[in-house]
Amino acid sequence: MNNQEAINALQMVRQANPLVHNITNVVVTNFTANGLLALGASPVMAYAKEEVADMAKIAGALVLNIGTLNPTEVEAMIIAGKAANEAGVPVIFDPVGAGATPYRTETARNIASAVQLSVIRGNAAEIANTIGESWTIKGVDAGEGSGDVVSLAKKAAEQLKTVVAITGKEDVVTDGNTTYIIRNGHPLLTKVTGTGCLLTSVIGAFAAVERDVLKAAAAALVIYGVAAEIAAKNAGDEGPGSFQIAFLDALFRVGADEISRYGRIERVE
Ligand code: ATP
Ligand code: TZP
Ligand code: MG
Ligand code: MG
Repeated sequence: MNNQEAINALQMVRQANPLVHNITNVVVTNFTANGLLALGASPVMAYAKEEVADMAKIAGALVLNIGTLNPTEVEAMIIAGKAANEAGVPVIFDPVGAGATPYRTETARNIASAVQLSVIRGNAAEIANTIGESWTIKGVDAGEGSGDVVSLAKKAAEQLKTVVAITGKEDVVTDGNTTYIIRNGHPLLTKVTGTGCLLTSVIGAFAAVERDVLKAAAAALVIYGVAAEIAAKNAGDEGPGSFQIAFLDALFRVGADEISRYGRIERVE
């Protein structure tokens, strides 16, 4: 995986305009839809258990996000996930806040065992708690826990048989055998709610067009991080509000030049 392959994947997203079915949280719905549109994908949010299987089957990817979970929605997520599995549609999971409450932790584990995931994306605490490791977490933000994030990601990949992306200041992505660290992004991403959730949906857009799921996830991470760097430059010192708008613009505009110049992806053992 390198910058050129990320550029190729981005071109595929923009050409194919893949339908990404999101069952996500009430905080980030609008931002997620606008972020996917800016990137070049086609978002749809559909939640009713009566229709989620039909929508998931015709989508390029299904994104499940438990940010504001409730039993009705979780039931719909599992129905959608199973339908996507049957139809060969990749399922991307964001276990928002796993570890914060027993219900969230249990639900994250239930979804990960009921549905074959293509990618799980979260902060270190969320991924750790989803696989039964202890790691402290405060609400939906990463806790202080310490540990080897690369080992954690590999362990989760083996346990869940999926690609794992753990994000933070640096991002780690692995399928258990091949591992990349991506050193892009900007601290202002942590001051806008939903930037993690949108990233999970952006991984969905890439997984819809690139069947090598590890490559798809790595491409999404590097492009997202570069877009954030461009946005921070364009928004200057204004703060999170201007950055949020500049970031949507950067997802729309980011291209080969910036990705080849600023992309920082490294393979590690
Ligand atoms: P959390 O709730 O822990 O913030 P999240 O679900 O919001 O998790 P993040 O880990 O914040 O997700 O990742 C979202 C994006 O922000 C990723 O592209 C990541 O690389 C980037 N990011 C997070 N923290 C930093 C940082 N300190 N510097 C640069 N980029 C960051
Ligand atoms: N509360 C429940 S979901 C949510 C909040 C604040 C959004 C979390 O978004 P992200 O992308 O994990 O920062
Ligand atoms: Mg964040
Ligand atoms: Mg999150």
